[in-house]
Amino acid sequence: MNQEEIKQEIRRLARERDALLLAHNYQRDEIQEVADITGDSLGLSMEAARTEHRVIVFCGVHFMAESAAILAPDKLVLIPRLDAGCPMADMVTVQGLQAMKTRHPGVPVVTYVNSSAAVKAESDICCTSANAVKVVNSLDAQEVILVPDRNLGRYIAAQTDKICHIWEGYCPTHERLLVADVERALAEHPGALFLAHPECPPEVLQKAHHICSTSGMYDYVSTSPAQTFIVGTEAGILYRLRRDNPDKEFILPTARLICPNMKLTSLEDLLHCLQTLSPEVTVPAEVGARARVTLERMLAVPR
Ligand code: CIZ
Ligand code: SF4
Repeated sequence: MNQEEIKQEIRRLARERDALLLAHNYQRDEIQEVADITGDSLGLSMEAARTEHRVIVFCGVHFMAESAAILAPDKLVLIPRLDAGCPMADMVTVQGLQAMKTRHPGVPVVTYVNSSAAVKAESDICCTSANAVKVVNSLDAQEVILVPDRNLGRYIAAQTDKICHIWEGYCPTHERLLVADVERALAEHPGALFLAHPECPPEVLQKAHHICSTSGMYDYVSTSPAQTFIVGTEAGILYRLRRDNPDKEFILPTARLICPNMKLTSLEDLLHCLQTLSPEVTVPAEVGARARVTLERMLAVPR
């Protein structure tokens, strides 16, 4: 089968299996193209909870499919590549977090959605890169523990009066973006705006005209009068930015902004997943119930 035939077969099987195909904003172009919905991890997990479809195929990394399983516990949640993990999420373990909580008794734990279900279950509230500052400021506490991303942690700390205890995790992909890459791109494209994801290192964020999540970037670009944008996040975001804004130019400041885990899922993997209805992602009921509370607390924070 060629690519087009595989895509057609994926669409046919999705109907036959009553499956909803979700693709994260960092997935390969052809996966985003064939999916029903593209979005960020929380948005997609909420779609999973809302849909009438019986089967959810989550093209993304493991913690994202877990979030879908937490919010949609009655559905069959599949991930085409079980080996697609997130190194940042893996940088914090339940044991490690428990030790940090012991060092800071009674201090609430704010956990970025890029984390395992087990770590979420051990936390007080979740946040995304879009709502992190609001979530932290909503808490009735003078101190907070921020897990697992140190870059998002420092970004939050600079915008709140609270004392922040920050876990030393990071995204290896965003960490590869250097100030020199941004300076070169800006010099080559005078008048361009630099948009940065808060997972970028602090010295890179200092260069940004606007700091936002992936969904924030789509919104910002669609209303900005600027013509050219230097994009400081994973390359997969370019697909929809370019498709939806054909008159604007988008520059990736370095080819190193590629997450190997996000790029694992191929059309063949997706097809195989629909044919076999596997691999499934499950979260133990007790862990899922506690993790769900932390997500729901976040959703209750006014935007
Ligand atoms: O939460 C997500 O989906 C990620 C990894 C990025 C973002 O900013 O949307
Ligand atoms: Fe994890 Fe970074 Fe890849 Fe996102 S881009 S899945 S945070 S390693």
